[in-house]
Amino acid sequence: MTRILNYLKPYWYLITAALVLVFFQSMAELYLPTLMADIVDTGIVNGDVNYIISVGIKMLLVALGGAFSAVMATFFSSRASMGLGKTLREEIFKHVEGFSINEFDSFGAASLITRTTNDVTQIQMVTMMSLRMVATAPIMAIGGIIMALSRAPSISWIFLVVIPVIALVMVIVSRISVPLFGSIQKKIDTLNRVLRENLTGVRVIRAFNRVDYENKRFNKANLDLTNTAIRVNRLMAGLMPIIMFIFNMTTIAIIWFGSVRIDRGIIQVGDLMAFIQYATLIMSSVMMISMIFIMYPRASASAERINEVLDTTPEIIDPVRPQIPAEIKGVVEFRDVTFRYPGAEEPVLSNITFGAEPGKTTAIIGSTGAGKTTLLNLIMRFYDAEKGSILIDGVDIREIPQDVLRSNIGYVPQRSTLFTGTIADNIRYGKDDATDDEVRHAASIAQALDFIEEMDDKFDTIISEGGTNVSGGQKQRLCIARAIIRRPKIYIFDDSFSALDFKTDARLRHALHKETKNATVIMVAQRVATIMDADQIVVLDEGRIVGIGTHKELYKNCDVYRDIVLSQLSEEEVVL
Ligand code: DCP
Ligand code: MG
Repeated sequence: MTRILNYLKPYWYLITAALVLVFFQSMAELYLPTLMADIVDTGIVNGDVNYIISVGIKMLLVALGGAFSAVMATFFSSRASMGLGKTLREEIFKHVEGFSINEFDSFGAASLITRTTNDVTQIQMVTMMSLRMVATAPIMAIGGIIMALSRAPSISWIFLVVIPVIALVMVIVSRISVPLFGSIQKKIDTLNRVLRENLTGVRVIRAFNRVDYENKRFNKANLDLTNTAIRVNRLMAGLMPIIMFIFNMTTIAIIWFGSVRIDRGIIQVGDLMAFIQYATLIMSSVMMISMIFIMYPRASASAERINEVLDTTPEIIDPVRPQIPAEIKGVVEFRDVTFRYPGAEEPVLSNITFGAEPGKTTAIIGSTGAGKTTLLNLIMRFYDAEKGSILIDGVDIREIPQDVLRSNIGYVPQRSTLFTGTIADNIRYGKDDATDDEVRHAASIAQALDFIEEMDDKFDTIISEGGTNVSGGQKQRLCIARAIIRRPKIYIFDDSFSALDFKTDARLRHALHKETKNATVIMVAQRVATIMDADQIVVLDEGRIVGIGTHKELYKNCDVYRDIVLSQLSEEEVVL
C-alpha cells in the first residue's frame, strides 16, 4: 500500500489543499455548538434579541464557511484520488505491455483486467475517503473532547464508557468483514473470466446448445460474488442501527445526568445542548477512524494484487549492451535449440539445428503438435530457448533489442488477429507511415484486392471487433498484407495459407515470390502442395528434425515426409 501511495506524490498540492480545507471544516463544526450554547445561555436567558441575531449571523457564516470547505475538500480529494487511479492504470498498462508471453499466461487476461480496473477503483475510493477522514477524525475527536470538557466537565466521564463500546463493536465488525473483502476481489476475477469466455466463445456456445450450461456457470459465479457482497453489506447495514442505538443511549445518558446538574445549577441548558452535539461529533469520529481500519485491508488486498503485477519482471528483456548487426540481411540460424514451456516436463523442441537464407524459402512441415508454431515463436523471441541459440546474421537474438529484431520480421500468425478499425488501418498496423499506394500494393500481393474492392467502403470498410465481418480466408489475407507492407528481411508465415483455396494459395505464393526475392521466407504449412517447391523443407516430428532437404530428396530419404506426402497426394501427383 505504501508503494502505491507513492504515486500520490505528484498530487501533493491537491492533497494539501484538501487537508487544509478539511481542517477548516472540522473547526467550523467544533465552533458551531459553542455559538449555539451562547445563544441559549446568554441570548435567550437574557432575552437579548440583538445578541441572538448577531451570534445567529455568525453561526450562519461559520456554517456556510464549513459547508464551502467541505465541498472544496471533496473536490480536491476527488481530483487527487482519481489522479492516483489514472496513474496506477497507466503504470499497470505500461508494465503489462512489457510482459513476455509467459507472464501473460501466468496471470490470465481476466485477472489482469480486474486488476487494472476494479482493484484500482478500490484504491481510488479508499484514498478519497481517507483523505477526508484521516484529517477530520482526529481533529474532531480531540477537539470535541476538549470542547466538551470545557462545557460540562462533570458529565464527561460518559465518554469513558461510550468510546470503548463503539471501538469494540468496530473491532468485531472488522474481524468479520476483512476476510470477506479479500475474497470479493477473487470472485470478481472469476466472474470476469466466465464472462470473457462467454463473450468470445459465443458462436461455439450457440452451436453446441450450451447456452443453459453457460448461464448456469455464469449464475454460479455471479451468485457467489453476490452472496459474499450481501454478507459484507448486511454486516455494514447491521452496524448502522447498533451505532445509532449507542448514539441515542449516550444522548439519553447525557440528558439524564445533565438535567440533574442543570437542576443544581452546575451547568446551563446551552452547555448541555452543546455537549450533546460534541458527543455526537466524538462518536462519529471514533466511527470514522474504525471505518478506515475496516476499509484499509480491502484497499491493501487490492494494492497487493496491483503490486504483484508491477513487481513481475518480464523474463524477456532487452540486453544491457545490445548488438545490432551492421546490416540485417536476414540469415536465420538455429544452433542446437531445445525449448520447453514453463512447467512442462518434456521439451517441445529438441536439438533443432538448421539455417534459413535470404532469397530462399524454408518450409517447415510436421503433424499437429509437432512444435512448428513454437519454433516460429522462438524466432520472434516470444520465448527464450532453454539451450542453444538462434542467430540472425550471426548475432544471437538475445543480444538484439526486441524492437529491432521484430521490426525486421513480417509475422503472420496461425490465428489471424485483426483489430477494430478500417481495413487500411489494419494493413497499416505493419507500417504506420505507409502511403495509400503501399497499402494497395500489399493488399494486391496478398490477393486481398478483389474482395476489398467489392466492399462498399473499400479500404475504409470497418472491421468489427475480433474481425467477425470478414471470412477466415479474407482475414488471413489481410494479415498477410499487414506483414508484407513492412517489407521485412524475414517473413514468417505460420500456416497462413490454410484457409485459402488452392488457386488463391498458388497465386499468392507466386506474387509473394517476386516480392520476397531478397528476403528470408520461413513458412509453416500443412499442405504439401504449398511447400513442394520450397528451396528447403524441414520436417519436424515430435519436436525433432527428422529430415532437411528439397521435396525430391526428402521424398526419397525421409519416411515421415513420404507418409505426409502420400496421405495428401496420389503417386502420380508427386512431381519429382
Ligand atoms: N504447447 C504448450 N503450451 C503452449 C503452446 C503449446 O504446452 N503455450 C504444447 C502443445 C503442443 C506443443 O506444445 O503439444 C507444440 O505446439 P505447437 O503450437 O508448436 O504445435 P504446431 O504448431 O506444430 O501444431 P499445429 O500444426 O496444430 O499448429
Ligand atoms: Mg501451429
